[in-house]
Formats: sequence, structure tokens, C-alpha cells
Amino acid sequence: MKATQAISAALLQASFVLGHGGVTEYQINGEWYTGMKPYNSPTNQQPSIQRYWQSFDPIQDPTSVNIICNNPGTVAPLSAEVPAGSEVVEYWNSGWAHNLGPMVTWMTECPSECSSWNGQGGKWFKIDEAGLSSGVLANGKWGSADMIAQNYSWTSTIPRSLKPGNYLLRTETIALHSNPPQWYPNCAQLKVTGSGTVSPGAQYRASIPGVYSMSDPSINIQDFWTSKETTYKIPGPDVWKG
Ligand SMILES: *[C@@H]1O[C@H](CO)[C@@H](O)[C@H](O)[C@H]1NC(C)=O
Ligand SMILES: [Cu+2]
Repeated sequence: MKATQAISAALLQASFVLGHGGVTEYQINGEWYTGMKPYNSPTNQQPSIQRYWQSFDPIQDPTSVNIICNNPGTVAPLSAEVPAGSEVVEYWNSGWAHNLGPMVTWMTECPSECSSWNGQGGKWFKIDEAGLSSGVLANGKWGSADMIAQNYSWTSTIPRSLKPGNYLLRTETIALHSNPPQWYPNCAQLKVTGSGTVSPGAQYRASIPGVYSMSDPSINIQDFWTSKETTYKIPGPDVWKG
């Protein structure tokens, strides 16, 4: 085979694989934690703080339980200890391709140990989000483009006043170039420590699944590619600042 053919075949394959993705590593309060690596089978799942997903493929049904923590989203054996107020850096696979959509980071309490709860029935609150900061929908500057520019990473701060306990941290991007959109949810199990005393109230909470719907004009965007719209309403409650 000619070298050029081999190279273009390799590039084709790389761009196919790199078209999707997820969070593969975390840096929490300065320490590294290995997350999911794509296409591992459940039987060779590495012990991790990150809930298991089996491929880079997105979730495209907002009513599916897989919207919670990806597919299959089964519990992880480990949790990371993190003092409230510290930073969690979520590293996506490098080469992440989708730059048209918001970044949203959610948390919810695990009823006891996170490793013994499937995540269903949680009332989630947002700790950060980033939508469209300039330009129009199909051609503007989105949170996901910031993630790409930051070495494919997203930094979230655990609110300092948050009450200690076991939490899921759910990092997602919603890629809006397709309809239905492509959700890429990632859940890490955290044990939050510190002297916080506060839990967000009901007005900051949403169910997942539930918060996203194909009847929401922010999700089912009929004219995405031609729209002159320069604002985007990220679904769900306001961010809780602590
Ligand atoms: C970029 O991210 C990778 C993890 O994907 C990390 O190992 C590397 O240190 C980061 N580079 C910089 C300059 O932060
Ligand atoms: Cu993709």
C-alpha cells in the first residue's frame, strides 16, 4: 500500500473515533484520577471514581436512564475525597470535536454510599454552566469551544458552603449540531468534606431524566443552521453558587 493511502486511511479512522468522546481523567484538588477509557468491556473495567460507560457514543434520548451517567452508567467502586471549595478538572479525550453546545456541571446527593446507588430519582443542582457567549447558534462561541481551547478540560469548583457528604458530579456537554442533540454525560463519585452547612433549595433542583425534553425549543432546534439567534437558554434551573 502506498504511504499516502495508509496515512489517509489512518486519518479517516482517527476522525471517526474522535468524533465522539467523554471525560477520561480527573484532577481533583491536585490529584489525578483515571476515568473511563473507551471501548473497555465491563469485565476489564479499571477501578475508578467514574461511572462506567462503554463507548464514546452519545446519548440521544433525553428520557432514557442513560442520560443520567451515560451508557450503562453503572456504579464505580471508588470515590474521591474533595474538600468543599476545591477545584475539579475534568479532562475530555483530546481531539474532542464538537464546539457547538453548552457545558453544564451538576451535582446530587447519594442517599448513602455512591457505590451503592444507581443514580435514579436524584434531584440535581447545577454548579456551573456555559452556553453561547457570542455569535449566532451555528457559528458562535460556545462553552464546548472553551473546553477545547482549555486543553480539552473543564474546571468546576465545589461550592465552599456545600454540606459534606457523598455526591455525584455530573459533567456534560450537549452537542447541538445534531437533532436530537448528542448528550455526553459523565459522573464521578465524590466524598465532599469541609465545614459547609448548606444544601441547595428546591428552586435549584431538577430531575435527570426530566430536565431535557424534545418539546423544549432549546433542545429541539429546528432552524439551528440558519438561525440568527444570538442567545441560548440552557435548560434547567439557575446555577447554585453556594
Ligand atoms: C493537557 O491534558 C492532559 C490530560 O488529557 C494532561 O496530561 C496535560 O498535562 C495537559 N496539559 C497542560 C499543558 O495542562
Ligand atoms: Cu460526536
